[in-house]
Amino acid sequence: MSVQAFGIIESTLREGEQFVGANFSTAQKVEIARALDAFGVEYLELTSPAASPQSLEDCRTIAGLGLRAKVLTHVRCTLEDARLAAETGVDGIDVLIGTSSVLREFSHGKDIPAIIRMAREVVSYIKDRGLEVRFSTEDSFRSDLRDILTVYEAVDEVGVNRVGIADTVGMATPMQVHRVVTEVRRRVSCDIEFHGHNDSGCAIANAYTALEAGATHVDTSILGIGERNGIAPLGGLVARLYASDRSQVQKYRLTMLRDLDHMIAQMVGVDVPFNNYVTGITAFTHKAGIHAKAVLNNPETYEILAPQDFGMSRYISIAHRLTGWNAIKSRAEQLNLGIGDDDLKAATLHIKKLADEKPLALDDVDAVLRGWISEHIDRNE
Ligand code: HCA
Ligand code: CU
Repeated sequence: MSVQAFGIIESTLREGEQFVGANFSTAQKVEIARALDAFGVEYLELTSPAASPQSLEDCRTIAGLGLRAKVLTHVRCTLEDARLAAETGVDGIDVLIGTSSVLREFSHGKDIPAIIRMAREVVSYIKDRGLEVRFSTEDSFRSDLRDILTVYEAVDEVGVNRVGIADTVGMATPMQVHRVVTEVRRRVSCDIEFHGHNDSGCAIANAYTALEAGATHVDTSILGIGERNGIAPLGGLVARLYASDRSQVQKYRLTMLRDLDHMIAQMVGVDVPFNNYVTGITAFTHKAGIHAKAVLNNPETYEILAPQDFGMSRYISIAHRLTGWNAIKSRAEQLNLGIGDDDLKAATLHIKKLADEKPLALDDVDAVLRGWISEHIDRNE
């Protein structure tokens, strides 16, 4: 199944705040919320107002900004938390409870019938206040599938807007996600959200597969920040969707991704990884001669993402032993040096030999090309 209409639930201000380096001030939260709103995500998810007095204040502040994105907060499955959240002015509330045996035993101690009773009560309470409500089963993939399906059906019956499937420990594979989302899709009429951690490297693939299997919403955070090594990163998910069908992400301001990634990196004290989707410094760098030649002829040969669509630029690295004469020719043209093909081929060989001896910089290549003219070309004239 191909991806249908979907919405991003951007959780930098909830899951992201659970990243060890994150300690956002109110001003930073407002900056993040406004930037994500300008990018165009459909929802912002905020830390529970029950977490701390400042968290409560910040929920109120962000809910009052008048953003285009809907503002949600994320609470435990209790009437007390739901009441507090409903008073902050948010558009909706994301409720969760652990359903795996390990969480039932060691976290809240409730069995499935008790979970269902509480879930229906809390969901109905939120609905009655005219707010959007999502109900999610924490640790869905280590829960008994029959249990979570029963819980989802029970909350669907009382009018929940979305059910959430959470790969809390980052253990699911795309095939498992496909199976579970497909089954949930068969059982409920409400929307379906997927939240996936990245412990074993499948977060983006799982989020994308969830959409293919019929989920309507996926959770992201900027740079993927969250508990442990985080969840599906916003930029990575966007890259994944773009690679399949660019029209799916035209609703977002893609040129903002670089600033979003750098803003969060700076706020939480990390670097943007060199190999980051879209915004890493090597994301659009081509090196080997064969690649460089083809990319110079037509970038689509080795680029599934067009850098200019993301406000990024391509870089062709030529100062190394894997270089090729087509790339060197392009550099000579940039420098306005009229060198014939045979000379360029000879100069390229020379550059390769030099690169075998020591690391080269672009200046070294330029010096060889300029020197070639005076030594081999001018002299022959
Ligand atoms: C958490 C758990 C959570 C919730 C996801 C959800 C997870 O840290 O509170 O509400 O869907 O990964 O299970 O982030
Ligand atoms: Cu999580």
